[in-house]
Amino acid sequence: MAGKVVLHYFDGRGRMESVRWLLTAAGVEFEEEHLLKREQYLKLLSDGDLMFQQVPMVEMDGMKLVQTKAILSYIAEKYNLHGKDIKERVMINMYSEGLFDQMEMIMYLPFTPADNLPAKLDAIQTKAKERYLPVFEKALSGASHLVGGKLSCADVYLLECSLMLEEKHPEILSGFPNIKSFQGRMKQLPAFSKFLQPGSKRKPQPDGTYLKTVMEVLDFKLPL
Ligand code: GSN
Repeated sequence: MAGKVVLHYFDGRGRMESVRWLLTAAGVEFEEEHLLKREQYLKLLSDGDLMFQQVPMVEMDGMKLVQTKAILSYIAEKYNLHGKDIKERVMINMYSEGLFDQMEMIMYLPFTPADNLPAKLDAIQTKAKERYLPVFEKALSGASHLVGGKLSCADVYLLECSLMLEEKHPEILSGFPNIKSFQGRMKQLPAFSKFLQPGSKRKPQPDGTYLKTVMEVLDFKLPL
């Protein structure tokens, strides 16, 4: 069917989860082809579907899109979630990159040896409280959204990131009332409220099965 959006990735969050959030914000329906076996990945490679031999890959508008940030930019541009001019866009991109840096730290946790885990979790908390969250707390002072008074992709990533942080450190937003209130408002938007219900396409926190599948499909060995 023309116009179908298909996500090719593992049955887990990883680099694809922000794509799921952004498509949800844009009100775009999507399907998923989960990579469960190495043969599926090898077939994508032999069909020439992965420009750099990597996933995420998103089939959209007759293209096979790769590189997470390029995919996200395309969706944000197409659905008017990327600011009204280049000055708004650069602010949105700066906020977004900070949020990706923070989320990447959490994304790598499942690949961390158990004895390093407490130190990594501490580092995530410190970085969040001292580097990232203060920026968003200030940006949301007296403002409904991060940029231009309307929803942008940066708001979507902030919602995603703040929820990920709370999963690891439940009290982390206690010193950041503007972010907490923003998060509460965003969670009530119909698209997100549905996405946050059980049974939606939002993926749970990664578990051992997810880790095992990624390692098998990509033929990776730990430590990476
Ligand atoms: O952001 C991006 O999409 C790329 N710059 C990186 C994508 C990437 O590293 N994909 C991994 C799996 S998802 N986790 O990180 C991948 O496909 N690795 C296979 C390989 O041979 O690099």
